[in-house]
Amino acid sequence: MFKCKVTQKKIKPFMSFGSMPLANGFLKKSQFKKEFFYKMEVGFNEDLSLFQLAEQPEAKLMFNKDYPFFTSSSNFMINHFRLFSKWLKKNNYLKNNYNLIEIGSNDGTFLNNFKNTSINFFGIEPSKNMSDLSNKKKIPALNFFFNFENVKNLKKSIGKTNLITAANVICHVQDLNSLILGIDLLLNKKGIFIFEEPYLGSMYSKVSYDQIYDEHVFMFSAHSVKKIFNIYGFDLINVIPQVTHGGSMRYVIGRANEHKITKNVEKILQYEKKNKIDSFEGCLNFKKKCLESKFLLKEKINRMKSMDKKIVGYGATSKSTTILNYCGINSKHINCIFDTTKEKVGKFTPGTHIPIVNMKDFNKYNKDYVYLFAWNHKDEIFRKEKKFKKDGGKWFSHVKL
Ligand code: DWN
Repeated sequence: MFKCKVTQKKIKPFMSFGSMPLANGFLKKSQFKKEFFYKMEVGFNEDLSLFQLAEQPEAKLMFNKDYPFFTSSSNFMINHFRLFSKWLKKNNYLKNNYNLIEIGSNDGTFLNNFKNTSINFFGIEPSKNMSDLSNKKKIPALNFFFNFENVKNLKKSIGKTNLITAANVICHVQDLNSLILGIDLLLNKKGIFIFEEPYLGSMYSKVSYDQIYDEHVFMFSAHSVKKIFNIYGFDLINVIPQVTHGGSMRYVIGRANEHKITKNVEKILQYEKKNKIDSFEGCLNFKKKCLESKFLLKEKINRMKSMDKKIVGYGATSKSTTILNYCGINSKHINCIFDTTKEKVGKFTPGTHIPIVNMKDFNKYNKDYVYLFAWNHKDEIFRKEKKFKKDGGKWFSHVKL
């Protein structure tokens, strides 16, 4: 287990989710006996207003040559990153010939938008299968973890990078100290760092506690981001809410006193104070709601089973690992989970061992209820799966659909 010197100080633990496997540790039957588990506990660092895991498994256990999540598995996300690239140009964060680096570039979905432009770009991606795939698509990606030690070798980029981006990545990085020192080293004087992540405020309001799993070591808010970056001489200069991944926030960071701070920042800070997103009290309210949500979900599923209803899942998400293990839901309750990812199909869910099956068989499978684990993609999925509802099938989830 890793501990970061900046964020690990004075964490007040407040809730345990019990024994948890790796969220993306989809496995074969032959691997059941050797499965890795850790104790998943969350806490709050009051100095930084930071919601985080108390401890996280080693990064290389999670991000390696078998990483099974592909950004391009959602058309909505492909479009989101296309719009993001346009937004960057419109807001002058990217101009002709600028140097751009993406941290955690996955399969290259975002950087693909800069092919055949004057932007000099590359990604840094620790999962080998992803960086290989990206390079195969002629989207350059270096295969290592973004940290100070590793980026010291990027001589051509030091002090010359105009923009660094990351999406759904920074909340996965254990050592924020090393990450931010790396960003500081690469950016030029006016350089900007933009990242978007699932937002703590959205997780609180939706009680989407499935955002908490091994990979998500932090659940950020504007308060925590501002406090962390201020330590390193950076300002939080803008925040823009996003609908992606069940409610995210885009944070814009620049060197202190080099940029105008937008009114959005003060607005969101006030909103967070009012809704106790910046304090320990918010954690305790959230814990109560998680316990209620677990109780109601188990009651609902037990009721369905007592009526002999057939339940299947939709989307073998990382998030579903938290729900299934925390609520004790397994293959006695859910027959199988449908997914489009070929790296997941034929395997079983971590810890609870529910079979993952090919999405192409979804329509022909006999079922009464579908648990939408990929609830964050519901608009895209409901558009695709109109037939199921039309035939009398019912969707459900632990969050409001
Ligand atoms: O932060 C992270 C986010 C961005 O992605 C990572 N830690 C890992 C991953 O989390 P996730 O697995 O919870 O993400 P998604 O995007 O909710 O996963 C969707 C799953 O559902 C994928 O396995 C693909 C699948 N899917 C599908 O089968 N049919 C998705 C869509 C949209 C579909 O139509």
